[in-house]
Amino acid sequence: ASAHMDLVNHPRYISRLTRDTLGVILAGGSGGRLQELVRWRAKPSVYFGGKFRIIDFPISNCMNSGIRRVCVLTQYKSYSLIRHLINAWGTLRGELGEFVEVLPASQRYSKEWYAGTADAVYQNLDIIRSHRPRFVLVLAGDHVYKMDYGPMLAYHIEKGADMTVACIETPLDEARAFGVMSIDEEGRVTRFSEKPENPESMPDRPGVALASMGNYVFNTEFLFDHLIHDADNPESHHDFSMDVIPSLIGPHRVFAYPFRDPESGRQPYWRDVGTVDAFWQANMELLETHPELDLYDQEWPILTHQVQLPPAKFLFNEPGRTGMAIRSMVSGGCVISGAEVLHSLLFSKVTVHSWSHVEDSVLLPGVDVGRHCRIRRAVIDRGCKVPEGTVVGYDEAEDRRRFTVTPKGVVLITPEMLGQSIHYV
Ligand code: ADQ
Ligand code: ADP
Repeated sequence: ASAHMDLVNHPRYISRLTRDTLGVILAGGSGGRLQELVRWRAKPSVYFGGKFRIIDFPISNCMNSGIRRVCVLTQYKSYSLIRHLINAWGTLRGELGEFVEVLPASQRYSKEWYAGTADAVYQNLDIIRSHRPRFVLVLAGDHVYKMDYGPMLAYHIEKGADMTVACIETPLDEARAFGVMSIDEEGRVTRFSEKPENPESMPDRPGVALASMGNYVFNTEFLFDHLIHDADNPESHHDFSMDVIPSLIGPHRVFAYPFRDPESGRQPYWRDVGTVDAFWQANMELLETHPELDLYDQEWPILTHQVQLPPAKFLFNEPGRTGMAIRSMVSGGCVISGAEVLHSLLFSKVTVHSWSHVEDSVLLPGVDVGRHCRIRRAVIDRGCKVPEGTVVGYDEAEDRRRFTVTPKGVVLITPEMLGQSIHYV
């Protein structure tokens, strides 16, 4: 206990905790509800916000929190993810103790791939051990949010916890998608059920459940002991939330860390862009004057890999029609030539040709919209060449025939649907 108090009273308390932490990001899930957007890429590799991929959010959070040693566990369709990680994060300074390391499922312990999230970490136990962290911060790789992990580590220490789970409050009717927990007055977890049929309200908050964000702090040795124990259990799915966490409740000190803005006390932005509708919606929200997720905040920059590109360019065409974009975000390398772009988000190297009209849409890198197109409420995947005169979003039956239409009426278009070759990344 006195060693613990020395740590708490140290002037560099939080930076000592973050420096002693290894970030381990789970990035192997398939994210199947994103439909064709994850046909060729893992969910953490899905594009977001004009320049980023989802994985950039947890990695940037680690860097900004002072956790500069990060391992990313990959499995499902990892080509574009690994390529992005190398491009974006492969240049950290190893000699300064900084790295982002990619740990793909590689059958190191057995003939099996990663069976579940706990097994993914277990199969890399020796590598994690070799980095000698005092704490392991396990993070989900597929959420969009800005979070300082330092205060969560401090909470973990101050509670004398073996493990700490980050949590948010969620409406009861949405809680079935999460791990849901009950806590006592101290914040200690008394019950944890993964995706319960009938989630329970918090005692003082009817209609609201306490949900896991899928982010966990572990004392390293404690994690290792329990992963080895779980690996030996033939009944286990080898998953943190289905097996490991429930087995710890009771005998061990598991605490819930509430994810809250320290100033306002409010719950910050946190989004699972798990479906095409949620993906479209979250990207559209960024076009608001003051979106909840501020990507222009220099105090907590979201970093990524970007190709060197010239500025976005807006051109008149021959008869003098103006190329313009209104209430939109337009990335580098885009050319809007004699076309109107309204309330849309354009990733890098998008071209929109003359007499075309694009509205309420998300265009991924390298999309080319031919002349005389009318496009509304669409998500257009990387590298699509939309042929001249294409009309999308005005005739639902016609859209359904050629493309995928979501429950909210967003039209998803991929190169394959246009009969074009696949753009892998
Ligand atoms: P889910 O997201 O449904 O719920 P899961 O599919 O296990 O759980 O994914 C968790 C993370 O692990 C994701 O980042 C995913 O990419 C990754 N992952 C999945 N399988 C993997 C594997 N075999 N190898 C490597 N990585 C893998 C989880 C928790 C809930 C919690 C929600 C919060 O289980 O308790 O409430 O996250 O969204
Ligand atoms: P449109 O079909 O709208 O007429 P074009 O492809 O013919 O569009 O190009 C229109 C204008 O945009 C031309 O003046 C062309 O030089 C310019 N342009 C095309 N591509 C680029 C680019 N990559 N960078 C800068 N200008 C470009």
